[in-house]
Amino acid sequence: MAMPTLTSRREFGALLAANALSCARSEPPLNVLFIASDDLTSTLGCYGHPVVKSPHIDRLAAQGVRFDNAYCQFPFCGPSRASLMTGLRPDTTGVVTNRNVDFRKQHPDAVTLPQLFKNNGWRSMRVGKMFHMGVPGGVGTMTHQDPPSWDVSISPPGDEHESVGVGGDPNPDLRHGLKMQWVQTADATGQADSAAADTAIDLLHESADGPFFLGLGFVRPHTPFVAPSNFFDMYPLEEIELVQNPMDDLDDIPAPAKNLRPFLWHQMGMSEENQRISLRGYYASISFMDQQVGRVLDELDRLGVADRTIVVFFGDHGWHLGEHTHWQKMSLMEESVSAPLIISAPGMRGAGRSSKALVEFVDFYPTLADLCGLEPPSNLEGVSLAPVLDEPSRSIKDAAFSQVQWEDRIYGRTVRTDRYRYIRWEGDGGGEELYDHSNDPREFTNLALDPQHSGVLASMRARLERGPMSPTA
Ligand SMILES: [Ca+2]
Repeated sequence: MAMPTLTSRREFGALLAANALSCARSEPPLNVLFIASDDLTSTLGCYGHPVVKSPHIDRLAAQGVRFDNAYCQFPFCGPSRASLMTGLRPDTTGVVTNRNVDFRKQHPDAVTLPQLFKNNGWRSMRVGKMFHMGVPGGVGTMTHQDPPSWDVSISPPGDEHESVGVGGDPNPDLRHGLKMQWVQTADATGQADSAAADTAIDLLHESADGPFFLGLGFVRPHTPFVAPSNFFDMYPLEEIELVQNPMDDLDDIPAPAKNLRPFLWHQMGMSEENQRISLRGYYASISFMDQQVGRVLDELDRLGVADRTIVVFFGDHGWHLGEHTHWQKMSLMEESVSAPLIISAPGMRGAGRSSKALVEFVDFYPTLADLCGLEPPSNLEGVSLAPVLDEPSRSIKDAAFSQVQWEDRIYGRTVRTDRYRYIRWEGDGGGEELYDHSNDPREFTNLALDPQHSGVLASMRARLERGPMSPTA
């Protein structure tokens, strides 16, 4: 496919300087396809997963930059999405639970990412879960999807756990959304994600003359694990390997980390067979979602707009699959706060490469504004990743920050640098964690109590205290 003229950030800056802002955009203006997957960790083919098949997301990675160190600001749907959609950190949005997700309570005049595009003449469209949407209970509802952000706003319904098919429930005592119920259906009929792809394809047809911003939010692989049976068949149970953890792994993890959501630890009480069944459901859900991504990417090609459309694909936060005996989200460890991120932009010089740069989800907003020549609000708390898209070996910040809290009882904050992760807990006895990623990428050995690491501990404490707005190294 022929690529348009290269537009580096410097060239773009010159363009900005040479033109009034309103005509500083590339001509024609670039479209944005902004795809969120719910509860997706980096278990994808393009991230080197040995089992999961994700050919369509892999195809996107092959034409974009794959970020290997991308961190959400809060490992929970509502707070993470309120943050990335406003470009503001959870401390600023005030959204730190899934119960109160309306950032406009504190910021009534906030201009969200899609709203910026809408205000500048792009057709701003939402299909599926972009802001917080309870899964499965809120699927198909319009709640929380922030009407000022969109010209078109659609929530495709889905049968979710009531889908007809062969299934099971490894966690019968947990509520929907937490339980890892699974259903193998005959086909995609009644599934929210296939309906979302259908709707997105229709909207792309209507909007091909552009410019458009299409936010497309898939609900899988969030529980319940519902997908057509052919996606389950890709992952024979006997071939699924469980995550291995050292016997004493939990001994050096502070109490608040384990008490945040205690039922998510100790393999959620699941037998090894049920752990394999849950992994199969998660993998099948990913491959089904991946197929929907592929259908929408194909439509960009068919309409002839792929070479002027920026595509962003991300998981809204990470997910444990048995690491540290933990499942799901709401930890501050690597598996929960890191998530897949792929950005493909026309003319980018880093196409097809991967980046180790530390990046944060608050960077999405300034990046897309930068690439499209829009002036973002002055209070955004991230930075543009455009330099990394041109040169993936570049780093743009020295640290990534995430936080979590539970009720008014447990508060955790973490900072990740190239080499270390430091976590500080308050409430429930408090505690600290320090992990050295140069020799402990799985974060098994907490060095916070090791006198030989007191110097590193002091500097990481200081880095957390200085916070994200400190000048980078
Ligand atoms: Ca440990």
